[in-house]
Amino acid sequence: MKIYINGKFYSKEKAAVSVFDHGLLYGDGVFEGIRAYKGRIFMLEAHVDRLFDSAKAIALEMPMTRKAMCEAVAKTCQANKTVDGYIRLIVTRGVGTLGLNPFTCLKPQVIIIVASIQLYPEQDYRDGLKVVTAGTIRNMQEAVNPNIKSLNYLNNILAKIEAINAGCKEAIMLNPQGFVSEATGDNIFAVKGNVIRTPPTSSGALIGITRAVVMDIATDAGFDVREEVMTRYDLYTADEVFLTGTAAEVIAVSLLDARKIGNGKPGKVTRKLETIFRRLAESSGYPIYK
Ligand code: PXG
Repeated sequence: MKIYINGKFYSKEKAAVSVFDHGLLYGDGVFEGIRAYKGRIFMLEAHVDRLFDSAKAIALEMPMTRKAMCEAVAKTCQANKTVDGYIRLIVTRGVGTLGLNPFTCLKPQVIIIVASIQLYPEQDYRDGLKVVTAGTIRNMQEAVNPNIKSLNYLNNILAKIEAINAGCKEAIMLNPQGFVSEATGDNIFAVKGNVIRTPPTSSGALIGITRAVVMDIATDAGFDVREEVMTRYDLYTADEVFLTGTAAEVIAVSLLDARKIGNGKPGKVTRKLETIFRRLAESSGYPIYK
């Protein structure tokens, strides 16, 4: 495995950051999780745009252009002979002093790791996921805005711990107003008849790239796709509920807070969108090998 750090490649054993990096000391940094399918990086430019937006929001000045960032990701895939893979792109604030002041950090660190990921086994795609609502609410937007994909994921991790303790793999998170926001690492959708709803990103969800792709696919497939404020009632009474994310792709929720969703099995709309999504993911993207 070859890991990119600031323009150079290191083996897995040698790839390391300083204990004075504010990414470690304070979770001060931003990241992206990206997938490569069949030699192409899916939605790379959109991920890089979101990374730059996250960086902007935390006043982190990127050390390279968007184009150079895309090329660095592709180069790292080339170095690893990647055809299918999972890419973790990280920008930390960099090495500084032990104080909070981010401006003591002179140079952000750009790290690119290419590995593989299987979030859920195939069985979960066939049967659907069991999910609970977490007691931990999503961060307030005027605290750490959940639209920022920062290195501080404790809000999501606390909810994930609740899910696992409840025997589930995912948790639904509500925002401070009690409306549905998203899952810990995925966006959420509910299907009712021909209408497909997802909470607006102002409900405290990440501006998911898979979410946007699925909204387009569903619109093209003739569904009435809406961003609407949602409550758990809307999820419990939906025909189908599914999650979307780079790692999970499109996956059905079969049980939520001990309520069966629909008949408790992945529904046909979810399956249809899952199929169209995979087909698109496997036939588009930024070429690794030119
Ligand atoms: N919400 C949150 C909080 C996320 O972290 C998504 C939604 C889905 O967004 P995209 O753009 O990927 O459709 C994410 C992304 C993991 C893992 O290991 C999670 C994500 C990405 C990669 C890996 O669970 N989450």
